[in-house]
Amino acid sequence: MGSRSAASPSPPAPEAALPGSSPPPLPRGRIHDSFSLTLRGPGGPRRILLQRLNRRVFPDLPAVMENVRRVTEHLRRKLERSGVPDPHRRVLTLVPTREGRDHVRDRRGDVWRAYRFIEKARPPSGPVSPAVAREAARAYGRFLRDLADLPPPPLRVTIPGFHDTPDRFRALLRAVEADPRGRAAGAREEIEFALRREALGRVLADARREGRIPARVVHNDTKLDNVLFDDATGEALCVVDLDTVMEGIAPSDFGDLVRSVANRGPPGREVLAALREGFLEGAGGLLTDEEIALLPRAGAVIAYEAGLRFLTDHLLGDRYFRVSSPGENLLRCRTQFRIVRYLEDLRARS
Ligand code: GN1
Ligand code: MG
Repeated sequence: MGSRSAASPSPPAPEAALPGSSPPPLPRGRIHDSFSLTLRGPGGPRRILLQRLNRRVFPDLPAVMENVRRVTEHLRRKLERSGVPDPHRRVLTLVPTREGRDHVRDRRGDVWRAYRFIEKARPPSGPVSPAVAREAARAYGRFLRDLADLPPPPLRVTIPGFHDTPDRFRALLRAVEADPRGRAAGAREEIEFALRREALGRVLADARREGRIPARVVHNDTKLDNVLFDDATGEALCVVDLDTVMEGIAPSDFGDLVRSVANRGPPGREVLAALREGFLEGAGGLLTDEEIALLPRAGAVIAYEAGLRFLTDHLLGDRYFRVSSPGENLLRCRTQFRIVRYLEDLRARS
């Protein structure tokens, strides 16, 4: 969520925004533009997270919103039934427009939505301790368990093939072939790395295709940054960024979390073990033996996939992931491939 660009925002949509407030976008995420605003209402001032959604990444935004609504309602009902305190801090809450809609389209065709701001909570910062790793992983495992009984119909497929690594590999081959920006020569090492690891990209996809692991409702963007921790208790409070929630596979959620932890620095065995334990604990017996058997390789697969995506986007001219300077996506790719190598080496030594 959020923006890395310095583009000036158009005025926020809800008319209820405090007059004169035109806050800069929050500097997080690579896809949407996010703004924090304070609304005046009968119950006093209330902060919301207002977002202008990315139409290029999500061509069918009403489908995204339908998924988000169903998922948040399902999670909220569970929380309320369990009698846990502060359910509205433990699941995202859409703020409806005056007409009761969960999103609006402005004159330019941009789609906006708002969530209640979850106060006194934030993603963990800095290097990741085993305790933080376990908490975050537990939250994502729990997320899978809580959504395992989401009533039909299936969620809408908002980005087809989102974690289809072989498909991402083919997209890279096409980008190398077309090389519209003449950048392939400057990315030779990364391209070669990607080509050498084609088989790694098939590890999870084959398991899914062959029906060895089930399709489930999964989060699909399980970064550490997408878990808010309670400032007061240090507990993982709420999983956010629900735009890619749809059918997928559990190991890719786990792998994306491993990858994002590794983005903060090479995780030691203790942190990796804590991630696995937390995930299994949160999932509470949901996962099959095959799914569990794939967890140790999932981090490398998803780091590889992320690297493929950054590299492809670099070659195509940074059309998907925003950059602050040319070459940033190549650097991001390098980081991901370094993580692949690190995780592979660690496994080879065990
Ligand atoms: C994007 O916007 P953000 O940072 O939450 C991307 C993820 C990538 C991530 C890499 C819809 O997520 O898949 O892992 O960047 N989301 C989408 O930084 O493509
Ligand atoms: Mg995201």
